[in-house]
Amino acid sequence: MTHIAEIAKTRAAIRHHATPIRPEQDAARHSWTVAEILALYELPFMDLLWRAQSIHRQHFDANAIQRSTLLSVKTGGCSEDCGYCSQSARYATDVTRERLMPLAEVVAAAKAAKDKGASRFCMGAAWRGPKEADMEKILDMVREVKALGMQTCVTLGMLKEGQAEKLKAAGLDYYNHNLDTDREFYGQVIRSHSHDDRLDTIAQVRDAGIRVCSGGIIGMGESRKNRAAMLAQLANLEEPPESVPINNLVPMPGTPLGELPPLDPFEFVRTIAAARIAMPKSYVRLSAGRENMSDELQALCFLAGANSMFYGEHLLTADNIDAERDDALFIRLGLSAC
Ligand code: SAM
Ligand code: DTB
Ligand code: SF4
Repeated sequence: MTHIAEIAKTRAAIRHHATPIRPEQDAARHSWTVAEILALYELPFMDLLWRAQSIHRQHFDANAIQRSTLLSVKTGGCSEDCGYCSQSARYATDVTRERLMPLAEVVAAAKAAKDKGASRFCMGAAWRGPKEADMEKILDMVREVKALGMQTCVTLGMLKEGQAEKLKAAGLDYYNHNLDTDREFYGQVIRSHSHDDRLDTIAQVRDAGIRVCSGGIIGMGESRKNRAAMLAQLANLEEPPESVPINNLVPMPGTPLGELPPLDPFEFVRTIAAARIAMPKSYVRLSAGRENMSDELQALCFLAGANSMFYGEHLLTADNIDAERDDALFIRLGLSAC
């Protein structure tokens, strides 16, 4: 067979494989193989976007985007060695270690976020996991932010037994704990804890009745198969996460991944689309790395099924797009915040 004939045959096989799955079957299934998700990635771009958008419209208002504001309540000095992270104490980065932020400052930031139009406030801490003494202060933050009428989210690293229940009792709505990448690639980026540790915390969060926010980072040098495997793992959890952040690596100077070249933006859009198809009922969040995206690229991400974003000038240590530019984009695209 000639090379061209071989390509044509592969493409036909992919189409044959990919199209018989009707949208309603997508919604019901929870057992994605890596090959199936890879086949989605390999669809012609327009077909992939069309499928993702069709599924998106069955479950969501296609013009409504959920907005969460992030605050780093404990910055830097983290014991872990995550190769992408500016907050690890193991790398010489620009981030300086800070103590846990006072409650009043956190509440003031949450109020400001609410006034600007965020519906959820997500508090992040650079820890391996919270110590018992920290827990009391975090629980107060959750209670007070909840009392403002906002949805609450925290990302505190690995939890020990009983901590998820305390967070739930304080009124926590979401816990963010990303798989970050698939099992195979994980050890090339993080060695101080394992992929199974991440799954264990996710299970504790789920068992405590807290909604799960879990996704990953792409652009870390992983293969497309690694990306597909991560999405398959998320989609195949007993219950898929309610919220799936897709982060584009923000290369942080001083970290092992600080010099990586940017990923092809279309690969990012494909990842959003594959996440949308594999997890039809989850909010898919356009997360880190948005600052460097054009308005047009963001619009493609929304078309691919992203329906959530981080809103406000800062992520944890990295910058984000100004709220004013986001507001202008919402008006230009006829989007509403939810
Ligand atoms: N320490 C906690 C943990 O690791 O779960 C919470 C904070 S951690 C910074 C939250 C998530 O932010 C990470 O799991 C990762 O997915 C994302 N993240 C951190 N640094 C990033 C970077 N430079 N680019 C993209 N995403 C990043
Ligand atoms: C998530 O998936 N992305 C957010 C949030 N969950 C905690 C964090 C992005 C961090 C980007 C790099 C920084 O600000 O340091
Ligand atoms: Fe620490 Fe979280 Fe950064 Fe890893 S990602 S170094 S656990 S703050």
